[in-house]
Amino acid sequence: MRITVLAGGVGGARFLRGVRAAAGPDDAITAIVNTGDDLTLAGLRVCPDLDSILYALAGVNDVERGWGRRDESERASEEMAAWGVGWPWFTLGDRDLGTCITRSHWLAEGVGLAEVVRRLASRWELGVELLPMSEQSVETHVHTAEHGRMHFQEWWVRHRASVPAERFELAGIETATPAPGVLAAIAEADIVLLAPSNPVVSIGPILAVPGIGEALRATAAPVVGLSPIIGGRVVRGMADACLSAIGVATSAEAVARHYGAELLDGWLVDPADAGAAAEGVRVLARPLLFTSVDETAAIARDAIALGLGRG
Ligand code: FO1
Repeated sequence: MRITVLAGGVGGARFLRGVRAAAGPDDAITAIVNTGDDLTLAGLRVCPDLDSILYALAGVNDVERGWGRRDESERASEEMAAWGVGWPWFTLGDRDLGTCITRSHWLAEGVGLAEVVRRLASRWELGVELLPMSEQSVETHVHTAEHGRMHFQEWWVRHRASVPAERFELAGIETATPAPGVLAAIAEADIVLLAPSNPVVSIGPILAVPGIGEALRATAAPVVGLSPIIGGRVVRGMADACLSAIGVATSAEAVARHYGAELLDGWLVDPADAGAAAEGVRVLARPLLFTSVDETAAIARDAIALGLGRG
């Protein structure tokens, strides 16, 4: 079975570890990953969501933070800070810098981001094919009344999403195209899963790449999403700040309606939200907290079963 997963960073990485655990030897998993968080810092291309997923599937991630590498040090960042280069509030560890330097080197040689990701991933047996949503730069910028326009990472990390966002802008989305392999991964999928990533700044940019939304609506594969909201609260991260900025309530039901029945065939909600309903979407209530890899695998199996009509 070909399983295609749309994913952001931290939540996406944890979900993918479960999907991998649920998959059998005859299953293939492809992750289409958000690149709207990406930025160029001190001349280096930083791809937070791709790196969170890469490090988590490789087992070398900082589990507590959900991003960056374990066994990390920050000597290079100390030197950069001494000269005021980079962002003092955006921590790039030495091992993480190694990834960014390597990626930037290959990109400067003219290697496309999809091939760069394939090369970076080839160092480990991930068990999941990673694809960027696009090889063109699409950067989420946040418009705020107090501080004007800023890169998503400044809003997310420096301000902790505490400055009200008036709107999100996907700079470059108009001319972006799906990365090589993305449309095939959707068209040839037996099932497409939406990870419980941030619907606005993680799943949203993927759906916004010209061609991807259409491909998801056209594919024969059922599309099943997992609610990132449990009991009216965000599990992790600050999706509520993002949802309110686009006028969507922080609820499992509101997110399902936001995605819409055009896209979704199925929607998993936690029992706390068992009443959630969305016209034309099959809803399944089951515990959604990723308490362990095995539990996440069970959730993934239920999502697949719901999509294939066995749920
Ligand atoms: N998140 C933070 O909260 N603080 C940081 O200093 C930080 C640095 C950082 C460096 C590289 C990287 O790939 C990710 C980093 N993140 C940091 C996480 C990042 O903001 C989020 O993982 C995603 O962009 C949101 O999904």
